[in-house]
Amino acid sequence: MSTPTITKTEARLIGHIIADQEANRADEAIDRRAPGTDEVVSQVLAGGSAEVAAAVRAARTAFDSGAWPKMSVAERALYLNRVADLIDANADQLARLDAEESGKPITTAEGDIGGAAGLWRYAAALALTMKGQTFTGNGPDYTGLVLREPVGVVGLIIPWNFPALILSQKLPFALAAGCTAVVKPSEFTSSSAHLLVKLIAQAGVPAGVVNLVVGDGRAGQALTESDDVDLVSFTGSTATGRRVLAAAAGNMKKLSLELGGKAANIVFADADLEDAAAGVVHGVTFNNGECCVSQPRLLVHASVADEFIQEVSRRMQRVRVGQPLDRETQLGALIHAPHLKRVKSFISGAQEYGGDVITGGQPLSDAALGKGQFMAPALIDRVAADAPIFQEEIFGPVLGVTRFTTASEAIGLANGVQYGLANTIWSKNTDTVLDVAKALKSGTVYVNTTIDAPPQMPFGGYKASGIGREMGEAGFEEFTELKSVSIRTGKRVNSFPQTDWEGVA
Ligand code: TXE
Repeated sequence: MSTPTITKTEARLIGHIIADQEANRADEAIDRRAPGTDEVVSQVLAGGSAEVAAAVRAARTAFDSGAWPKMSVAERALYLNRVADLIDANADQLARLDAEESGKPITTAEGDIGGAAGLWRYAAALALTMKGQTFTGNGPDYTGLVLREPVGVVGLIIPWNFPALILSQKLPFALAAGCTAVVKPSEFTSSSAHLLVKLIAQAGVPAGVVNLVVGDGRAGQALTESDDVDLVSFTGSTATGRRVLAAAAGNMKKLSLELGGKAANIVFADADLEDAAAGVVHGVTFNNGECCVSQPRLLVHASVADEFIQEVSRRMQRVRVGQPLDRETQLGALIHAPHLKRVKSFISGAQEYGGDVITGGQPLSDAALGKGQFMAPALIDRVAADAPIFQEEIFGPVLGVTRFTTASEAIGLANGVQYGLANTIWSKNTDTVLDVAKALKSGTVYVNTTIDAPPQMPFGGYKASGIGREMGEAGFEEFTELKSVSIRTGKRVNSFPQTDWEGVA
């Protein structure tokens, strides 16, 4: 990829796209300021219930009477692969839009876009495998068909931390299954979704199959409440996830919720400590720490704690904080000023609970960082398990350390939070790894690596981290319904088959 230049650009106007028609006028628009420079880079129309209703109507028509759900899976896969090729062809622009609007380092954004194209290709492959089952073991005249069908119109609500990537964790899987969609990106990062929806049209996907409504939570709420939407797939905060859950009750729509996390890195004394230290720093600084599988808790065995913390501190101080569009940057700008303030408040909060700040959190003196939302990554030792820094999702580069002496103590600490999205184990002992992996209450466990899983692995949470799975075969199946068709051949002679169990309620 070529190096994107850091230049001031005119603010982009980002509107809705409904049945391939772009709406670019509205009474209200939301200014998006780049987190790195505080300059307005885009203006996003504030969609509401009228725009959502129009988009849902378009998706409904495309599903009920359009070609998409009836198309052969081979044909759908062809379109999805075309979109992947167009993502590759437009990778520089997509990465730049995401880095500029989210504040993530450009190199991370480039990784996201490569990953996004891979997800479209993987979903295309899954489309080819779409199938149901048959059951013929209920008498010679019985045939049971289990049909797998697309769930219908889906609403996809996307957060700001991985705009193009999380969109691609949902949309191609929904399309592969034959669903039609209304996409609602975050008001902070709508530009890449806008470009992606245009690329989808360019790939030849029929009008109305994918629609875009931009705006804030009001648009998300309207989408969740719509009686014409059959499934909502939401990624965001646990607080908003609870609102989505309540709003979905109206028509009992299916839900997939990917919510917050509070992962722990558990470092045992027999780990490769150098590898683990590098992983721990990556785990809390990757994507500015604004990552649902970010690793803000370090649980370290007391026997190696002092030495290990010193190594982590040394590595954290070397992390290059800089402008998101600078290729040397490892830690960019946080999403917006209130978020930066909240993240920093965890540092002072930890001190009130007896925490000891080892490094970070201080103001940055680099003039190039000017008005942006930057902070040095922070390391805090002696974090108490009841402190907010241990319990709450921080979503920033702040790492709290707690020491343990036994594996069961480490498991108790790791599981002692409301979340259950991911955890990491660092140990070279197979018994330890397997025992701890089985005991952890989280949808993902990384072992001797972190934030590292291919799209074949289902992703989702235990407890307050969510409902359902994304990616993998399970992620594809979320966008389908099963229909059981029971068939008897031959003639019924005044009787119906008697079974010990009747599948009725
Ligand atoms: O999230 P919201 P925010 C966490 C993280 C972060 C915090 C707040 O801790 O600091 O959430 O971020 C749309 N009905 N995560 O406020 O509100 C909204 O417009 C339907 C974790 O940005 O959850 C956006 O498109 N939709 C996370 C999306 O929901 C609504 C990723 C997410 O916004 C809505 C992001 C409503 N009532 C933040 N209100 C992860 N799991 O990775 C807002 N939205």
